Amino acid sequence: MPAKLPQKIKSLRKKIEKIEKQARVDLEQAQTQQELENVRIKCLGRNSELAQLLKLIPELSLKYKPEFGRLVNTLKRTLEESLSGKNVLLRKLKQEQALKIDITMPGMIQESGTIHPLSQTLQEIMQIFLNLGFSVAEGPEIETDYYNFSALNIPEGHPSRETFHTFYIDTGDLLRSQTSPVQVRVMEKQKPPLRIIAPGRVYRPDATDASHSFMFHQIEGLAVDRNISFADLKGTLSVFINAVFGSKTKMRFRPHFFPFTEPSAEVDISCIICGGKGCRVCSFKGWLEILGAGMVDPNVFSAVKYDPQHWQGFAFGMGVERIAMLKYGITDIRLFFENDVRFLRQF
Ligand code: 2U9
Repeated sequence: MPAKLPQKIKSLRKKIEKIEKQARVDLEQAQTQQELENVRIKCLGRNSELAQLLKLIPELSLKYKPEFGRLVNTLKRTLEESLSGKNVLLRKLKQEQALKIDITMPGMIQESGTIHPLSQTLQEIMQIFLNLGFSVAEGPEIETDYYNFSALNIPEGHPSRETFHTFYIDTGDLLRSQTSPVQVRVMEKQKPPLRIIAPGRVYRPDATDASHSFMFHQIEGLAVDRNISFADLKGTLSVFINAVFGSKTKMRFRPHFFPFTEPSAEVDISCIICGGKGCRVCSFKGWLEILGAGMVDPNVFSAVKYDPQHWQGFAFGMGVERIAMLKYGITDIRLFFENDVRFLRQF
């Protein structure tokens, strides 16, 4: 072997050139990581031509060993660098492909949501009372017997305390059946005068139908001051009714009874469909009942340690669903809670 070496060095250079050329062709053709791996095995693997050349090195004499070794190791490095370069390129291409946007594809429609009709109604009502100087108060939906009933002058044995009308839970507490406990809690903490509205969910075990839901929303109002009269209540409600239903809408008070107000009234508005002439919506009465109201019962003031000799107040309460149904002509309360976008999109 040593005798042939000068010749071998010459043909080695040729062989290296050939290996490099073939490697360039193979690398050019490799389009995937798997194909690149096959090229790596072919160029650098145990059975590669390079491996054969490397095996020869230990057998060479000192005279040729350095040059031979240098040439073969340079080839090895060149192949390794080319492979790694192609590897980087393929990775980059794959990433670009993944990010590639086809601008001829039809666009994806980003549907924007709408504010729920109950939220819209609630916001509108709240804004009217905020403009009149009321503040918004909130409280828990799980209440005690005391805040939901006793403090509101609803005595033991009153029908609204029956399980038929109120959801009780294991602890003996209950799901509030009105938002009035919120006002009681505010009065316990705050000295009069005050003007607050209490919006929120309330719960009653009613069988569900087009006009009943076991959960609905109320907004209640309370104003406490010296010398507050029924006239203040009427003036406040008339501003509210004209703002929501239009300046031509009339209102009327019918005497009623609530334990927490005395005197009390139910309030009707002239039918917003027929203007009072009588139609199917108002059952040919010309009037629609929309809320209840009255002067705060002195017993309620005593419960929160406000002196009823010094303080008077009016209170009112309404169902937000009822107002929204009248306003938008919705005939089934269940539509509010079904999350059907065909309904919700209309508002
Ligand atoms: C306090 C004192 C009095 C709130 C009032 C009504 C009349 C009323 C109903 C309307 C329809 C409930 O949603 S509904 O079923 N509400 O008729 N609510 S007076 O009176 C209060 C509240 C808090 C401390």
